[in-house]
Amino acid sequence: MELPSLKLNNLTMDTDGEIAIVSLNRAAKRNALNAETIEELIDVFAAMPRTGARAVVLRAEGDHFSAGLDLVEHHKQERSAADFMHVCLRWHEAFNKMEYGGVPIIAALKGAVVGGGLELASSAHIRVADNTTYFALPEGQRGLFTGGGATIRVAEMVGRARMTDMMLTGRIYKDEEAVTVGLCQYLVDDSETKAMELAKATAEVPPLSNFAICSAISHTRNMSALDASYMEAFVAGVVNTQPASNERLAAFADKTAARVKPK
Ligand code: 1HE
Repeated sequence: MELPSLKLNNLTMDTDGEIAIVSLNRAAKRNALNAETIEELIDVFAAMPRTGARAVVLRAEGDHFSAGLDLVEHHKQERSAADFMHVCLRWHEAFNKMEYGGVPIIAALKGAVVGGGLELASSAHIRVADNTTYFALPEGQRGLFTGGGATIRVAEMVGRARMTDMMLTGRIYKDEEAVTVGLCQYLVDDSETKAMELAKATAEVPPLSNFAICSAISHTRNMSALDASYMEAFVAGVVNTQPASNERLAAFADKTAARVKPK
């Protein structure tokens, strides 16, 4: 299936073979997330599982991945509490589509990954940082609170105590420390090249396995351990008997498959 290319107002989607490259395209505003960008993310990621994309690289134009909530739009619109609750529900719609969609998303990070920008990055399955990348939750300093899932995803990545410190004090994490605390899994010179390399590696995994990895692990969060183990057995029943796994097991048995050893 040919992957579609798209040019929306704030996002573009290009393709490299079976990899979709989704770019935040609002560099003049440091890729701040206005309401329209969130609607575009919903459209793109709702459709993604049916495009045939084997993996996604999520990247940004300009020097910064994303400066988070569009503070100017928020200020100008004088939203009511109910208005902003609905804004947040749209953010959740977008980010849940990404996290639970079953297609691996690799985020190529740089510059500011702050506030809602970190919430967006935390909805990807793998985060790759470069040496310009920094992470923060400046909501406290702005007199705000997170509304795009940070209390769930960022707290899970770094732990509640660290997230609370980030929000209370504006603490910024970067470099090796960001890897150590769990904000990203890779720190490299060129995050886009590395993200593409990882996307190509994940695209070699059978789509049904990718679907399970990029949805079932997240779904366990919402279940008791007993239900999660039942679901895991059920998913494994389907995935581990797929034709693609039979071929790979046959290759292992006849010693033509690669062994799992460090290089
Ligand atoms: C913006 C935004 C934005 C830039 N909303 N317009 N997020 C923050 O608190 C981060 C706010 N942004 C910054 O701290 C800085 O802009 C950066 C460190 C990211 C970049 O600095 P710099 O010097 O390169 O750019 P700048 O001069 O600050 O901004 C350039 C333009 O981008 C300028 O617009 P212009 O029309 O005057 O040129 C800025 O107004 C615009 N811009 N960031 C709107 N965030 C669901 S709840 C989530 C809650 C949050 O995300 S709180 C965190 C908000």
